[in-house]
Amino acid sequence: MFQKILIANRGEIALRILRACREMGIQVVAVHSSADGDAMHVRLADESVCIGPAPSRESYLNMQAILSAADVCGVDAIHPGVGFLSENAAFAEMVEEHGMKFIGPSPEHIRLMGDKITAKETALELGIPVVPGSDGALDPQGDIDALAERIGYPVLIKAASGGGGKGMKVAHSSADLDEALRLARAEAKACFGDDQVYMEKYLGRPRHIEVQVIADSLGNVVHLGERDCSLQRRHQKVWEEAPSPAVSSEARAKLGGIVAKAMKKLGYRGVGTVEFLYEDGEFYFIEMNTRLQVEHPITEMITGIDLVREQIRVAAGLPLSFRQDQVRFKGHAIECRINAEDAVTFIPSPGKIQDYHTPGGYGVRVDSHMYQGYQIPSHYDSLIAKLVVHGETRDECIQRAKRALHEYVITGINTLLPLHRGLADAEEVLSGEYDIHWLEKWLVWKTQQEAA
Ligand code: MV4
Repeated sequence: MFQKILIANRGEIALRILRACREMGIQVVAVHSSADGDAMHVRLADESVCIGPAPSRESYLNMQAILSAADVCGVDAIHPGVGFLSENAAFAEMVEEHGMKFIGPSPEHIRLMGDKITAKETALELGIPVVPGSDGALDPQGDIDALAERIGYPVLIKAASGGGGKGMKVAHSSADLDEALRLARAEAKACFGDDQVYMEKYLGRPRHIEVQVIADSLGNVVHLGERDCSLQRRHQKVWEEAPSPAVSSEARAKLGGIVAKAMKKLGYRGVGTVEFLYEDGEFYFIEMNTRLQVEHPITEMITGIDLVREQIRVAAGLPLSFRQDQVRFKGHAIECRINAEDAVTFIPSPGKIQDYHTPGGYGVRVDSHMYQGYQIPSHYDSLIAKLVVHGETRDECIQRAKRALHEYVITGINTLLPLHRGLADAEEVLSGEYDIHWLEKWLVWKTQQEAA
C-alpha cells in the first residue's frame, strides 16, 4: 500500500481524497495555487507545496510543477481527483515515467475514451448498446445527406474531441444539415483544435443515466448501479440521485451486467463511469469517464462502499474488498450541488463566507471545504459544497433533503440553496418524471412566474 499520496486537485474533492487517505494511514501531500493557501485540505495535509499562481494553467494544470512537488516530497502515487489532469493521458504517462503510480486507469484507456468516436466504437465492440449513427467520423466527401436519411431526422452532429455539450448541433431536416455540420466543425476546431465530427440519431427527451464501475488488477470488475444526472443546466449537473427513479431493479441488473462484462473484456482498471441516454426503455451509450466523479457520494450512500478507498486500493494492486454478489443497494440518495452562484442568474458569486452552518442529523452528509471567513477565489469552478442525503425511500430522502436545505446557512455570497429548496418542492422532481431538458424549462417558467 502507498505510504504517501499527492492530491493534484483542490476544493471539496481534494478534501474528500485526503479523508480517505487519512483513514488508510497514508500521508498526504497537498499542492495548491497561491490563491488556495488557506484551503482546508492544505491545512489538514501532512505537507503542502505551492505549485504556482492562481490561474489553473499555471498551477493545477502545470504538470511539471506537480511532478516536481511529487519528486521533492517523495510520493508513491498521485491522485488527480476530477477535472484538471484527471483524464489527461500524457500526464498519467509522465507520472508513471517518474516512477510513481497514477491513481486511475491506463493512459491507453484514458486516451481511448477521451476520443468520443473511438469510445463509441469500443463500446459497440464490447456489446454496449450505442445510439444509432455514423460509423466513425463523417467524411466531408461522403454522402452525409444519405446517411442522415438512413438514420432518420432529427440527427445530432457531435465533436469527436467533444464532451460537455460543446460542438453539438441538431439538424431537424436536410435543410438544416449543412449549416449544422459547418457550425459543429467550426466549434470543434475552436474548442478542441480538432474538427472531426460524427452523427447520431437525436434523442429528444432522454434521461442521463450513468453506471458506476470499479475494477482491480486481478480481473475483478463490479458495477455499483446507476446515478440519474438528468437535472442539469447548460451541461452543469445540479441535482443527482441514485438509484434513478426511472430504472427498475431488473433494468439495473441487466445494464450493470453489460457494463461490468464489457469492462472486464476491455481489461479496464480503476473506477469508471459509463454514461447513457435512456429513452422509451432503451439505454444508449454516449460517453465514458475514466475518473472519479463529483457525484460519487450518492453511490457510496446507497451501497455503503467508500469508492475513493477502493480506488486507492486497486491502484496499489490490491483486490476489491467485495464481489458483485455482495453489493446491495439500500435506500435512496440525492446530491444537491451548492455552487457559489446566484440561484436565478447563475452568475458566479466569489467572495468571503460570513456565516456558515451545515445541516446534520441522520442520513445527512456535507462534502465541503467551506468554513466561516473562507475567501472563495474567482479562478475556479463555483462548486463549494455537496449536500448528500440518504433515506430509506425516495420520498423520505426528499423530505430529509428539504429539512437539510432549510438548515443550511451560507451568507456573504449567493448560492444555489434557494434553487434546491425550490426543486425539492417541484412537482416533477417529487414524481421523478423529468428528462434532461426539464430543469432549463422549469427555470424559465419560474422566472416568468416571479415576473408576473
Ligand atoms: C445526445 C443528446 C441527444 N441525442 N446525443 C450532451 C453532452 C454530452 N454528454 C452528450 N449530450 C447529449 N447527447 C443524442 N444522440 C442529448 C445530449 C444532451 C445532454 C445529455 C446528458 C445530459 C444533459 C444533456 C443536455 C443537453 C443535451
